[in-house]
Amino acid sequence: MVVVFARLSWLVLWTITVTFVSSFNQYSPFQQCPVSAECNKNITQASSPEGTICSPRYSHPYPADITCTYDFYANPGERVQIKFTHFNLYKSKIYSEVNGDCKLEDSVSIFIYEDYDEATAMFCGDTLPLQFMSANNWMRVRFVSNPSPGKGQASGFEFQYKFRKDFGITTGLQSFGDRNRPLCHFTYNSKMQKVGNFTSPNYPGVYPSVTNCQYVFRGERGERVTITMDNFDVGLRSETNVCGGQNDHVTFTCYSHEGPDKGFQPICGVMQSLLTKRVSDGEYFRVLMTSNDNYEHTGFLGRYEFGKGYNVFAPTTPSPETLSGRESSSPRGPSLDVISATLLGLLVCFYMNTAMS
Ligand SMILES: [Ca+2]
Repeated sequence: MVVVFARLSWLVLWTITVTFVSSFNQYSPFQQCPVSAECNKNITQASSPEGTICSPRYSHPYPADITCTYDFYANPGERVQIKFTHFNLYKSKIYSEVNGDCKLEDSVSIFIYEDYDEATAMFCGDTLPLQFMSANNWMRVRFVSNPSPGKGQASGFEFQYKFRKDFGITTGLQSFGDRNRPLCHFTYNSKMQKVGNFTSPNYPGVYPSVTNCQYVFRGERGERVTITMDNFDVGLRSETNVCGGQNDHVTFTCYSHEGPDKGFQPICGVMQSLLTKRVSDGEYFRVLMTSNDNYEHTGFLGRYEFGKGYNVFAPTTPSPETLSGRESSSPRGPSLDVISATLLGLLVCFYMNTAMS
């Protein structure tokens, strides 16, 4: 009996040790990729919720003429996020940093649509790629090393992956849909916090394609919500210069129902923080971000503030003409134009009365 107990104790100790060592290996940098790492892998969320992938023989130079494919399968509604911690691929003599064409180079490609075999992003050379996120619950990363000789010095790559419910948005209260499916819908309550940050999905990396995110702000009675955004970049406007529609864009609304709030024009392109400032009419405000299926950028770092005592006649933006802010003909309150017209009318009446008497 004693012997059995002793053996059990040893087993428990061994299990704890092994668990500790394997989790250490999984998370600490530069330790977690054994030389014998598999080149092709299917990684499911259930079997391995986060981990690290390295090029073959990392951190020694990788072999020539090899292709490795890593497929990631997240639970429905969740996203795959990858973050490179090392990136050093062999550059051929014809490679130019200026045009950066990776097609003839050793490269890492990212595919986000299972039925569409064209890379959404392709990385080569030795610039660390930005953090990346899938557009749905599947993503493929493919490494291709060309057969050309002389690549003895390139140490390859290392990236960490995570399956994410929260779209990489780490503030606010997330909402969930049918079957507990995570939504890109986050609520910020004044009762919880008066001032804080919110970000585009996967910030400061590239925001995912075909993704709509909503940020709902709920103030207390009499409060208004002020929003500003730093590093705002949702890509250049198209030639038609239309902000909204098929372009990536951000909209603002004081309504909780669907449909645009005509009081606020959408913003897009690259903008300075000051030009992104918007103030709600009342205690409710909602920000929506929409991305299309190509050319994604880094999004924004937003800041919200709940407060009372704003001057209702103060313009919400520094210059209505250039800033595409709330239009002066807002139906919700007297505008400066209306007040000016009224004053002018009174002056005319006064002048006419004086002249006639
Ligand atoms: Ca886009």
